[in-house]
Parts: sequence; C-alpha cells; structure tokens
Amino acid sequence: MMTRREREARHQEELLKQATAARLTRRDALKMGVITGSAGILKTGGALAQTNDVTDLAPSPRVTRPWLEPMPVPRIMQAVNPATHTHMGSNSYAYKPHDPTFHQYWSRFPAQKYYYSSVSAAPHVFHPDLGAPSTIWGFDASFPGTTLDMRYGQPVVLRINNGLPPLSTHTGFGIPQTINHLHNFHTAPESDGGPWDWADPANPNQPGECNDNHYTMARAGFSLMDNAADSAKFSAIPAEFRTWHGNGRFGGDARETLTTLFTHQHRPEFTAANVYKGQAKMARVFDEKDTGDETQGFRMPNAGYRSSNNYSTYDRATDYDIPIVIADKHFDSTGQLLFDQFNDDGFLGDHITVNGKIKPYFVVKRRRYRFRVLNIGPARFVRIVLRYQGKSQPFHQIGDNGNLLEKSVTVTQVEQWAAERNDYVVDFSRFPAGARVYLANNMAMSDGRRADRDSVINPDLPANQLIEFQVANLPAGESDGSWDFFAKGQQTFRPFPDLAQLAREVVRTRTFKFERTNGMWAINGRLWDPEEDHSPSGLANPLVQIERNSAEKWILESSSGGWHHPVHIHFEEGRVLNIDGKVPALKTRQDVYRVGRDFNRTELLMRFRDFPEPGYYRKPPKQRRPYGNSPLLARHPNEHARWVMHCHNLTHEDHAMMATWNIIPRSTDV
Ligand SMILES: [Cu+2]
Repeated sequence: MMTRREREARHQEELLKQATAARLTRRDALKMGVITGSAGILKTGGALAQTNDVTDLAPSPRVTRPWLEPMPVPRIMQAVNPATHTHMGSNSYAYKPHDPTFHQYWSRFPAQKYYYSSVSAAPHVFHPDLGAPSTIWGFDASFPGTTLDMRYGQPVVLRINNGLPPLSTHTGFGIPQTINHLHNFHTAPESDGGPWDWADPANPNQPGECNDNHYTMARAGFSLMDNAADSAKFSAIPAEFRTWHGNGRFGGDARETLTTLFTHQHRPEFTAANVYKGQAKMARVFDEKDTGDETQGFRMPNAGYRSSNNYSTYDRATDYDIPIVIADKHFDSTGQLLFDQFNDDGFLGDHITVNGKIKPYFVVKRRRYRFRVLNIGPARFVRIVLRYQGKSQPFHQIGDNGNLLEKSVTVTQVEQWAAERNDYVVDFSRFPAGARVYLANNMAMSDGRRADRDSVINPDLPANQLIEFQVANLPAGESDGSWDFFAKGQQTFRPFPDLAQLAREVVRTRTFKFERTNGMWAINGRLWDPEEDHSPSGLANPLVQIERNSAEKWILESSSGGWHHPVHIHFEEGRVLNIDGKVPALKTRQDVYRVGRDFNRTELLMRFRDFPEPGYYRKPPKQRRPYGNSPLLARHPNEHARWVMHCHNLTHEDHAMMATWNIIPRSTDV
C-alpha cells in the first residue's frame, strides 16, 4: 500500500502531466493569475497543483543493473551536396533552396560544406530496465544528435528542419518549435538561433519548416583590416597568429580558436523542456594545430583524421576523441521520460545519463583518449573524478568551455556547471588490462538552486558513478601517437590574447545584476520578454548598445547567496579578471561565467568584433519564408545586430533570466 507521501507524489505527477499538456508557461500562468506567490499554486481546469520550489516527484523506477549497455558514441554528420540533396535545394522539393543573401559576410566566407539535420521524435532506450522506450525529440532522431565536425577555413551551412509533430497533435512536455543555437560560435544573429526566431516569419521554426545557419569558420577579429580605426588592434596580433583564408582574406586571430562546441534548442520558455527532451548535439572544431590527427600539431588523441585514413567514414574519427554528454533525466512509474515544467528552481532528475544511457560501460584500449565532456543540465552541476580501486586518479585537462587552455594541467577533479564543456585526456595505459575505472561525480546537489560545493559524496557508490571504463589491451600493431603527458609533461597550446592589450581597448563598463524577482529570475530588474524585444520600439531602441569592434568591462553581480547561475554570453569569449577580488587559479577564456554563492562579483573583459557586417546592417535584405512564393518581408537592421546573455540553468533562462544586447557599427565602418 502506498504511503500518503507516495500517493501525493503520484498525484503531483499526474497533475504535472495535465498542466504540461495544457502548455502553460509560467509567464502565461502568472499573467492569467493562476499562479499566486512564490509557492506557486497552479490551477488548471479545476485541478489544483501545489508546485513547490522543491520537486516532489515520485522517484524514477529503480534501475538495478549498471554497466549493462555500451556507451554510444554519436556518429559524425556527413556533408551533403546542396545541388542534389532534396532538402537543401533541389527544385523537386517544396523547400526553398538555400539563400546566401540572407547571411552576413557570405561573399567573404562562402560555404564549402553543407549539412542537413532534422529534429524529430524517436523512441529512445535510456536503460532496458525502464521498460518501454521513451519518446525523445532529437537532432537526427537521436540523443545526443550526430556530431558536427568543422574546420577553420571551411565555412559551413547547417540547415535544421523541424520534423516534429504539429502543435495540434502534440501532447506531453516541450513545444514542437525548434531554434538551433551553436553555443558559442562567433555567429551573426540570423544564424545564431536567437530566442526570438520561433515567432519570426522570416526565420521560422514551426513543424515542417527549416532554417539555415551560416558559420564563417573564421576566428574573431577577421574584420580588423577593414577600418583604419582598427589598425592598432590588428597590429597587436602577432604575425604568427594571423590566419588567412584561401582567397587571401584575413581569417582572424588564431588565439581566438574554439574547439568543443555544442548545438542546442533555444525556444524561450520551453528551452529547458526541449533540451531535456533531447535537442542537443556536439560539435568539434579542428584547425591547423588541433588537427584531428594525433601524429600532427598538438597531437591530441584522435586517429580519425590521419591523412592516410578515409575520414569520410563515420567511426574512425571518433575512435579516441569522444564526445560525452552528461544530462539529468527523471522517469515516471511506467518508465517514460518525465519533466516538471513548473519547478522554477531548476529541474534535477534522479538519473545522470551519459550519451543518452544510464550507467553505460565503455571499452577502452590501453592508450590515451580525449573526452569532450558537456554537462547540459538542465540544472545539475557535477564534480568529475576518475576512480580506480577506491582512489582518485590523475588526468589531464586540456580545454575549458570550448577553448584549449594555454597549457594542459594535470587534475584529480574538475567541477562542471550546466552548459560548461571541458576537454580531458585520460591515459588508460596506466591501468592493467581487465581493470575497471570509473568516471564519477563527487558533488551533491539537493535541489536546482545551487550545488553543495562544500560536500564530497562517495564517488565509489554506484549511485554516483557515471561510466565504467573496461580497459583492454592495445592490439598488436596499434600504436598511440598522441602526446604523452606523463612522460613529456604539459602540452603547450596557444597563448590567449594579451590581457593588457584587451584592457587598452575597453571603452566602457557595464554591470549586470542577477536577481530573484517575484518567483522568477531577472537581470537588472527586468524579466526578458521576446515580444517586447521584437516589437517595433524594442527593435528601434535596444537597451544595451555596444560599439562595433570595441571592448568593454562587464561586471556580473548577484546579491543572493542561495543560488548558482551559470551565465552564458553569446557570441564572444571573455576573460575573467577577478571573482570577488581574486584572480582565478586557472587561466581561461570562457563563455559561461559562474554567478551566485561564492561568485558574488565577477569582472570580465569582453570584445565585440566583426558583426554586424556594416553594409548588410545598413540595408538588410528582405526575406521570404522557407516555402516558395510568400511575400518578401522587410527586416529591421537591429534584427541582425543582437545577441543575448542568459542563465544556463535552463529553468532560470526560461523564466526569464536573459538580456538582449546589440552591436552597432560605427559611422566609419565599411
Ligand atoms: Cu540561474
């Protein structure tokens, strides 16, 4: 017999399903007055649900068999030929062909590679013990989606099709509108997957529609030769870090190189639900030094892109360079994926999945592997450890938040907040064949408000273990060509741009305060509103106007000690000067900044370069919807000059801790 508490939890689960099916957002609910006060009393069709700040869902069904299934490694996206691919441009298909006039800097960086991805519903087995498969919404009908590999100097168009069921037939959590954001590439707004796009007729993301994203694959700073006003900034880039594209065009500052990115959903108010439902995929960026060939350049583990291999085949390229996506999930009593749309702390699941599986094993050879670890939350923070025979083992951190570090560091644990990516190298030659080595989490989190950073939970308990590595011998004749950190010491990557030079470019300081407001989340007292932002007056009068190719000092503050906010600033990597007055121990470039308890005040330097393209900004082309003959729509220049910053605890982001900022060209920009 169920206890009263269990019965209430079941009841809560049922009400949440009903409320979610009604597709009420918290903003809608507040407007309609069905939520009152911070305790959140929610009434839906006569039902009354107590949506407390702490999730009170029944526990997921127990999964008793760890290490039952192998950890899947996402396959690699294959480029398509836009002239013949039916979804990219063929006249035989109803979609409009890809339209290059829509993209800023197309003539400078025309695409060399085209990719097509459809977001669609699919059955997914998180663990066989859960029973029937759950329905996910994934890029390429998988979670994680297929990995997008790109290379600096080879511009890309990625077309995303919304293959989800129409809203009229949709039930359950999430909303079938897709917005695709490549976190944190240096991307023009029309390709950045900004949170306005779901309602934008020229850039739609409804079921059956598609959207084209152009990635220049140039480094930040590529426009610094265009205007004499920037000549000192160009001259400050040492010649060895100036990159050149095939047509002799300056391709930016190699010290701005990105390496591990990911693509995720950005539909306002449903980002948490839609990402949770599966819309995330990894992206790897290679370059002249981080080659994808472990015998060349920085020699990071990866035999896939060795010149002697045919790297158009899928699996070679992921032999030793493995994306790992960590994601919380929760399941209902029938084993179906469950999400609480109304938990405004941040939703924690009671299973931490890895590449879409609960407690998978992964067979590794006795050699080095690169793991690109992404934590997509939506609210979970972890502290990663590598355990063998009850002891933490050293491994090497080579990247932080999408960048290679200046030098690798040897570590025994690393904290990763939601949306943070870190690249690690693990040397399995240190363990005997047959060894079992575990990737585990040793940090507690009792709710979605913040991590218990002072806690250390037992990483050797099955509940806290994430992956079992099963070590096997390196087959005879196979060698490990990658950098040997233990024998040779740290690997040196590229230096970061000079901080003193960056400080000289600063033209102003801005402060952003992250606050709790009336049960929701605000920046500088404002709840972000996509409709207000996209209104004629909102477009004409951006709140934050930044001078193109300038630098600014940004201060991120939070007076609340009870919360953690991983704040993501789109478009540009920043450099942290200090956190609460102290210079951080690890020197990084970042796109996610920690704000809240232990991080009350962070000062950082930001540059805002290249976009918008001045000529395009002054006369943006009119646009059509993705199908043939609809009328051309006039565009406001500021639609092509704006980006956002937001909390990446996706629930905080949805309700509505986000702010828009614009870059405005100077009168002399050409
Ligand atoms: Cu937050």
